[in-house]
Amino acid sequence: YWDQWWEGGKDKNDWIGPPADGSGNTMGVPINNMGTCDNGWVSPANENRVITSPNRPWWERYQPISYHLNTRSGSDEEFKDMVHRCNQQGVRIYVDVVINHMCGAGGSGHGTGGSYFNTDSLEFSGVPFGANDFNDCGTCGTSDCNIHNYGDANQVRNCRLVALLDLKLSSDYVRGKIADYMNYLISIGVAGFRVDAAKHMWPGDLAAVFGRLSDLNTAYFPSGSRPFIFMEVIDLGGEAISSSEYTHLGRVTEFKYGMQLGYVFRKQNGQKLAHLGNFGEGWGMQPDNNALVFVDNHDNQRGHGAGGQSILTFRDSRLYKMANAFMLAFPYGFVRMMSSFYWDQWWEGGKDKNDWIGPPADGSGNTMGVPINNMGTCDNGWMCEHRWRQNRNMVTFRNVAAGHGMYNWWDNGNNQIAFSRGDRGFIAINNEDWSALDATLQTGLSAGDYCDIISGDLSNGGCTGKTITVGGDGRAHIHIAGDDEDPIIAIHVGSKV
Ligand code: AAO
Repeated sequence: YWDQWWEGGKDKNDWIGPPADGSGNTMGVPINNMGTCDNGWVSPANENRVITSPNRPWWERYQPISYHLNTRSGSDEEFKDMVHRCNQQGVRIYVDVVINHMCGAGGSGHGTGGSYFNTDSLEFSGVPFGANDFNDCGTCGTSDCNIHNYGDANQVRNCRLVALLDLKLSSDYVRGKIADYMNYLISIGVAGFRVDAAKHMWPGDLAAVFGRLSDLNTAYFPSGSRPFIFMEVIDLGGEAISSSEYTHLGRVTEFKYGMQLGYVFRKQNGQKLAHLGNFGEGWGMQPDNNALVFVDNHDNQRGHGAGGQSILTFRDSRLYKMANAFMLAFPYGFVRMMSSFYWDQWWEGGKDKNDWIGPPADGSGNTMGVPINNMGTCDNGWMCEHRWRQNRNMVTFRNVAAGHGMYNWWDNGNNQIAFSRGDRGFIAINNEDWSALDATLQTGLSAGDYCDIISGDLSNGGCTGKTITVGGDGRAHIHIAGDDEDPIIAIHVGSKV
């Protein structure tokens, strides 16, 4: 922002540079309480198959029909407009690219954008792709062309994942079509990609596609900026393919993270918070600089993908906020937070029979808008976990603490922990069922009164929640009751009252 100064039809302030410190260096971008400067991972943006049985499931978005931007979320024009408006607010968009396959085998028809396809002749006229552009059963080696054995890397990469028609990424033509699609997204201003089912593609093929990608759009990014890429590779160990085969290409999802954090906060498998001091690499996960970490994702919050029953979601809201707070406070990995819609579960035989239900939609199956209420959270079935005060304030904490290590670890040997991030922030979590956390702890912070960003917000210089007083020696008295609604206290240099 800059103040305009109009004289004679001209803004005499048109030269003003970005926010800078006294030495003229550009200042960082602080995230405010409304969470307005943030980034978002969006659903697959390209045309997909219209699935009517079950009726318009969320997962139809993972069955590409063409690379036209035309889905039940909107048209090409609407997508471009969203990316532009988000970029203007400093919100970066990362698109989920489904490039391992097209739709599932069986049938023919028209996609959400009207493009014709036929899964028997392997014709996808909107690209176009034809029979030569798919891996055949010979290359795959199983009788029905589907993946049956995750212990066989060739099967995982050359056969069909749940019967989805497997693209031949060794082909120059196929690579070109995919790169064109991704470059189109780059040209309209997206900042990067989540690469779906990366485990099902050969790292060499992905390297060839990524090597063709353009630099980001200079209307929004400094010249020479490269797309940020994170790949979905499920590696819980014990299979033929490991995440380390992909780390030279970008960030890789770390599925052990959410599964283990679920065990810790649920106190299963003999786990407790006191064990978290070396969470991450110390637990057999990827190196800090390679890992993309998350508590849950769109698959495992509903029993798809990997992680199983331990995964915490918005349905376990108290534990979920605790796990997110830990993730955002703890210096490991590149973090991602889930943002969901609600659906009614229907449990039968240990499975949710409603796990397919799609987002809030109108009568024609088009996804409805997300209304924001006066609490700053969402209505009409959108959960918007990223807007919950506890979660969004912890995003600020993470940004404020970036680049500072973990210090002053404290635990009670069981389910109470605390630590600081250098002299930038301090967090304490009490996951005991009944006993209070009541201790005087080293916060690493300078003396003063700080607003606890879990129980409230810093607003007009005052705190709407608990105030924590740090003494001249950096210590503060911390009290968190066992039955506190959110048994967490978090303060940072930006929350000083
Ligand atoms: C739908 C129907 C299918 C139908 C298909 C085609 O449900 O019945 O055959 O259409 O007509 C999503 C949905 C699918 C849906 C698909 C297309 O989840 O149900 O199929 O859209 O509409 C594997 C992949 C991983 C994938 C995950 C779901 O490796 O890439 O399955 N995730 C992505 C997306 C996801 C999407 C797709 C890919 C497809 O995030 O939303 O599918 O574009 C093991 C393997 C994992 C494997 C899982 C599940 O995991 O390691 O690689 O994930 O199995 O098959 C323990 C183990 C762990 C194991 C896990 C689950 O935790 O330790 O290793 O159990 O068994």
